[in-house]
Amino acid sequence: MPMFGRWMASILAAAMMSGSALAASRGDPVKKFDTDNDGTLDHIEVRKAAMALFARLDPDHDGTLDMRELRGD
Ligand SMILES: [Ca+2]
Repeated sequence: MPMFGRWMASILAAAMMSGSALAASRGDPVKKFDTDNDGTLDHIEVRKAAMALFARLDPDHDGTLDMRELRGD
């Protein structure tokens, strides 16, 4: 997996484990992000999910996430 993909996957994984910021992602993350319905998440699906999540977690759109944003404050 390319470095960018690993970074995005890490962001997604961290976000999936965090609390309030990811309330909307609870449930089955494979079903939620498996856009080709093959029962798995490939790097493209993970990247799309991570980018959407990053955008949602970055309300000031400065391209960075601070602890306040990760907590969903
Ligand atoms: Ca898939």
